[in-house]
Amino acid sequence: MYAWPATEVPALPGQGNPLRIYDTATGGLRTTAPGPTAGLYVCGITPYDATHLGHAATYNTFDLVQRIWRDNGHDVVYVQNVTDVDDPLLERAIATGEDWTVLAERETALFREDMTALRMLAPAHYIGAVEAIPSIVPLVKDLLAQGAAYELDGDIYFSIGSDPHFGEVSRLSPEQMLHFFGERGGDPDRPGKKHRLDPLLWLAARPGEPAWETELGHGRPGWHIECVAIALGHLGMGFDIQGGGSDLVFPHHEMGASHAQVATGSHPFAQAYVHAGMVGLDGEKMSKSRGNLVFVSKLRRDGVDPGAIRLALLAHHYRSDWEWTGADLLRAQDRLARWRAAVSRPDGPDATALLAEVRAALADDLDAPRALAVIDLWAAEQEANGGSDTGAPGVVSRTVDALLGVAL
Ligand code: 5CA
Ligand code: ZN
Repeated sequence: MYAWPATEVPALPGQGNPLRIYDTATGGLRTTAPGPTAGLYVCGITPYDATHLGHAATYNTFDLVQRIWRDNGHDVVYVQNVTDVDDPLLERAIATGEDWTVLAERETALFREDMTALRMLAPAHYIGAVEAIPSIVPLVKDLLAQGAAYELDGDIYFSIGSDPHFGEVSRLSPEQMLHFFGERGGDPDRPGKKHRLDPLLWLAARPGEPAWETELGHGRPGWHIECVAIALGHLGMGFDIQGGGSDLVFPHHEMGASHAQVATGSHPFAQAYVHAGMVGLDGEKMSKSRGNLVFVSKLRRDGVDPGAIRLALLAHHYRSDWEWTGADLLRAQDRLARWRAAVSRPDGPDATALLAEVRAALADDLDAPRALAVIDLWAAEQEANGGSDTGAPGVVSRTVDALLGVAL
């Protein structure tokens, strides 16, 4: 699939710092991307509704990761999927009487527009689940051949017992795993499974649902194996970061790591598992199924500057769960206006320390709120006393653009 247009990233003087980031699997900070090329896989949307601010916050998180890596001198291979065939999409299509492919294509197109407007760096490989079927089938066959997968009434399950590392990504108790598995697309109570947590790798065709004729029979892929096939195909084992929102820690990222580790006989799937907090509204996680959504496209239609949307996201640390309120946007709009006024002057206070401080804040587990505070201070000094450095407004503007993705 095509992604969206590339966003220009201005060059900054000197070089940024290596990124240290919180890894869910080890429960601590780790320094990422030791090699010259950094690999990033981020779980993409299930395109049955428009991009909400929760999605935008998650993609903003991994956009920062790439900007810091690039500033630190790395090439980045960024891979993202589109879950363009799965239960929630098919359920929505049935409920509204729409063709599922039309729904998926429309919402994916809107997502591309939102990502472009928000100046998110485009993935090098943007791959749909349907497109990935030819690479999913051999993986499932391999798991079957190894005895790590089994058939149940035509469906194929992964046996979690086949992975000695199972549980190392989420480090949850069996009770917690069961709870999340049932809540997030799993089927713990289906009779005949070897283990209640075993996830589907392949679903035999169901009446009225799309299905593909493959060596696994007539059917469609399960959810986790989709991301594994795409990540292995474009990054291979041991890539730097597997990312997504914290709702994907279990089962999605745990199962994905397991599938890959058993299929390849190597470990780990990713060096670090990074998760963005959940954005809520009215005390509930913002989700398509709950319907409590604030859409990026709606805000854009209302004339909100995408830069202000991004500043509203950046004002929260990526790991915290937070609630969207109208006040977030007002504060961000005010900040954007102050910053724009400050960089529009021909000179200003010295900005050499500012660049180093923004770099240090972001490299320290993506501390975007601290980075914003650094720019706020410079803008306040500019407003109060001005300055005589003619290069400073340009440096600030390029720093904000290159490292935070906001055009001033
Ligand atoms: N297609 C799968 C991943 S393979 C999926 O989870 N799709 S999604 O459309 O539900 O979510 C897309 C991305 O946004 C995922 O990384 C998910 O973790 C993240 N996300 C979903 N809801 C929120 C939220 N309320 N706050 C923050 N991130 C969220
Ligand atoms: Zn995924």
